[in-house]
Amino acid sequence: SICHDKSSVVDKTILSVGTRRTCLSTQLHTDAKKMDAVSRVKRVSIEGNIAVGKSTFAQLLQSANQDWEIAQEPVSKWQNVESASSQTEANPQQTVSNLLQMMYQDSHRWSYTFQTFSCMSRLRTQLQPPPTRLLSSEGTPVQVFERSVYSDRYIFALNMFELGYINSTEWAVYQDTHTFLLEQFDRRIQLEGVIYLRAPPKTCMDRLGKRGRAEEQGVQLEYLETLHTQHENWLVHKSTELHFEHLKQVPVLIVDASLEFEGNQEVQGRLLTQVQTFFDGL
Ligand code: UDP
Ligand code: D5M
Ligand code: MG
Repeated sequence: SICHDKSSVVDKTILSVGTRRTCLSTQLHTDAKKMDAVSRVKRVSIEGNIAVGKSTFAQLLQSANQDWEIAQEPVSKWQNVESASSQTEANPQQTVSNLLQMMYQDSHRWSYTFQTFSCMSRLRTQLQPPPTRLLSSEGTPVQVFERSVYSDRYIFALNMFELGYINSTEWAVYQDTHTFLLEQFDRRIQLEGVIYLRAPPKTCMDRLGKRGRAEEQGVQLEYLETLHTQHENWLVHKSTELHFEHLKQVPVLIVDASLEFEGNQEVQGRLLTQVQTFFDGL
């Protein structure tokens, strides 16, 4: 009977292999379509000095267009560093420290730690997949990040090294790690564009005072001036030495953020048109 049944077993096997092939090819087709949809999503960062208005501008973009998804900078994570011990109901996640405050209060001691932590949080943010809403968009879907792994290195870490808050050993270790991680993630981390919100350091100083974030109350105008120079060198003069080929070619939209745009619909309308045109050209 074993011999007798053999052909039907073979038939069934062929049938099931055939069905599996069909399933596999349907799956591959679906995956390819999804990858296509994901690769249509553009990735852009908003760069600019402290308190220039990035978060305010990001909120404006978020409410202006369904095709745009904004990821804000995780400042609260830096203000509330959580303990690594596992979270239970009896033992909720414990905040161990405010690293943002420590970095401003004792810059020599804490700048390097801050840079590694901020860089990791930016990596996590930039690796987030786009929301499904963007995959079905018929316009130009864009993921917008408030700052990036690039400003982490080419604005802040570089500035802290030049100011002597990070020593040459820490700078070498930071750069080695940064290059390695970005090379590993390669295209998953790359950007297609940068929006540079540009304003005089004095304007940023006024806005910083107006915002009143406690940790920043000791920030001096001179510090904002050094950060302004780093932005100009990277995004305007293009004189910063970059270590990623694609980054040298990334288009930069310079937005005049010295104009009061908060609460001014006319200025907002103009800025939004500029942004839409920039995104459409990426
Ligand atoms: N702000 C302002 N005018 C503007 C844009 C922003 O007065 O045209 C204010 C905003 O209300 C906030 C401060 O500037 O109090 C800093 O803005 P934001 O937090 O957006 O700056 P970021 O640090 O994210 O660049
Ligand atoms: O930036 C949030 C705050 O965090 C502001 O005080 C600057 C600081 N910041 C952000 N990134 C870094 C890095 N990489 N190093 C040092 N300090 C940093 P805001 O501009 O207010 O959105
Ligand atoms: Mg902000």
